[in-house]
Parts: sequence; C-alpha cells; structure tokens
Amino acid sequence: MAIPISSRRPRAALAPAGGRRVSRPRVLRQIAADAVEERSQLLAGLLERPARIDPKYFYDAQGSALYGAITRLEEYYPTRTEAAILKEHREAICQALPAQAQWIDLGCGDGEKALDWLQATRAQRYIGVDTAEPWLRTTLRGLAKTSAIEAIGVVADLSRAWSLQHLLAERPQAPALFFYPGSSIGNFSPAASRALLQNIRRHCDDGGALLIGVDFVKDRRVLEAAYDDALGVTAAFNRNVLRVVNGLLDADFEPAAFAHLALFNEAESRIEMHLLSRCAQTVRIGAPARATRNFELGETIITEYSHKYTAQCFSQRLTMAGFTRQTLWTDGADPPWYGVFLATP
Ligand code: AVI
Repeated sequence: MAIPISSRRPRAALAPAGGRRVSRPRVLRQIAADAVEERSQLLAGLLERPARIDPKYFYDAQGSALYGAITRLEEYYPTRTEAAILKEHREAICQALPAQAQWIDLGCGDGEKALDWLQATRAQRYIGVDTAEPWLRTTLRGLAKTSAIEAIGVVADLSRAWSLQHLLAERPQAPALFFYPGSSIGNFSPAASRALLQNIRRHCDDGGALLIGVDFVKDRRVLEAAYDDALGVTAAFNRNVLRVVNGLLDADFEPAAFAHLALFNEAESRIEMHLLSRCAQTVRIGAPARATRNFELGETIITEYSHKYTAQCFSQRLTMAGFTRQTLWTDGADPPWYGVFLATP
C-alpha cells in the first residue's frame, strides 16, 4: 500500500546580516491518527480492565531522560551488551552491510548509534524515523554539524501504517538499510512485530537489508532486575507516564499512589511492567470526555511488554517475514544474552 507522504522541503532560513544561510532539515510526516483520536484511544485503554497505557507515552522529555539513565544502569544489560557486540564485530558487520546505502534509523532518538556506521559504510543518505518531531529536528541539526550526508527526518509511528517507498525511490541506486537497534522490536506484540518486519521486508528489494538488535530469553532474575533496578530509575520511568497522561487527558493520577511492578511472564516470554494501585482510589479524567476510573487496591495498569526471544525463534520470525538470509552476531554468554541479526531477502 502506498502511503502518501506530506513533504516539507528544506527551507533556507533568513540569513543573519553578513552570515551564511542555514538550511532547515527536511522533515516528512506520516502520522495516521490525529491528536483527538490518539487521546480517545488513550482514554479507552485506561477504562479497559485491566487498564493499559501504550508505552509510546513514556517518552516525553523527562521520560526520555530517565530512559537514557536506565541504559547506563548496572542491571540494564541490553544497551551495553549490544554496544559490545557491535564493537567487537564491527569489521565483519561493515563488510556484510550494503555499502552506499540509504541508512534508515528506526526510532532514531538522538541518532548517536548510527553515526559511526554512516561513514564506515559510506552511506549515501540518513533517514531518521521517530514519533517525536522536535526530537527528530534536533537530531538532524546535530548531524548536519558533524557530517555532510543528506539527512532527512520522517515522523512516523512504527506500530501503524508507514511507507518510505517514495522517498527511497529518489535514490534508486542506493539500497535501503534499516537499522533497528536497542531491542525495541521486543516492545511490539508478536502480531505487530510480524507486521513491522513484513513492512520492512517490502522495502528491501534491490539489495536492501535489516540490521536489528534482539534481546534473548535468560534467567528470570537477570531479566527482572533489569526492569526493577535497585536505584529505582525504572520505577520513576514507569510512574512518569502518569504525569504524561495527566497532561494529555487533564487527569489527576497521583504517581506516588502506584507501585512499580516488573515480572517475567514465562508463558508469553515477556517482561511485563505494571503500575499497581497502592490503595482503593478514584482517578478523575477531564478530556477528551469526562470520566472517572476506580482502581481497587492491587489493581494494575499495564504499561509495557518487552518480549524476549530465543535466537532460533527470532530467526524463524525473520524467515517468515521474507528474510531468507541471515547472519547473527552475539555476546560471549552461552546461551547468548543478546543478538544482532543482519537479514536480507
Ligand atoms: C525501549 N525498550 C527497548 C526498552 C525495553 O527494554 O523494553 C524500554 C524499557 N523499559 C524499561 N526499561 C527499558
């Protein structure tokens, strides 16, 4: 399906007296739902039993800063394990990647992880994809300071319909290289991750590839500690989502009245993060419709699932999405804790 892209071409900003013209980054928008629809869905999730909040609401400025702190915690092994794999196997990965590609950084954040690879693989173009437009603009401006590469931003929600086909077709000689580090694929349900992998695959004809980081199943004590650290940073990150919801829905959640809970659900192979009501309480919601939500003592709100795969299981998922050739690099643990797959059609 071709999704129309609303394109905002780079505009030259007014030149300061005597100064050089600074061009604005090119940012395209692909957002299916409008803000009212988003808030209605958020409200509907809260009124369900059990209540749910989509994890995308974690990442306001404060939540993003807390997530940055999580990635540096002793207990949170995925970030540093992935970085170690990428460092140790850098040469082999570089050689296996398509050169002179259009580098598509999914959920790019500050773009930090991709930077080093752009030069090493002589990438032709950088396409940062993220839900947060202000964040994306900052990333593109930062990139423009350190690199001459053409950099484009796409505002899109990866859990919804999106397509970069028109954009990629502007450079028919340069294959698409999708970069999806951080094991963010784990935050999608199995059905949604299947759809996402299939969508990526549709963009990979003509020499395209996917480089993706995946967190593997391991001892539940290691997993649960990673999502319930001793300093309470993940707990603060989890509760912060209630502040975000208060702002969006004019609600009066009291974050301190909810406890952070992180459990490994072995049957579903996922970490589940919940907010557990510490008492019987009523929360008032003001928009987009007036509502109240009563919580029993011990009732929870589901805030995030983080699925953990075996190497074999994720490889099968890639195959089913149409990526028949795969290379896997892992850390030294036996069985491995984390893997980086390079997948091609
Ligand atoms: C972004 N994502 C891959 C993280 C994860 O591990 O699922 C989000 C996170 N939630 C709690 N800690 C980290």
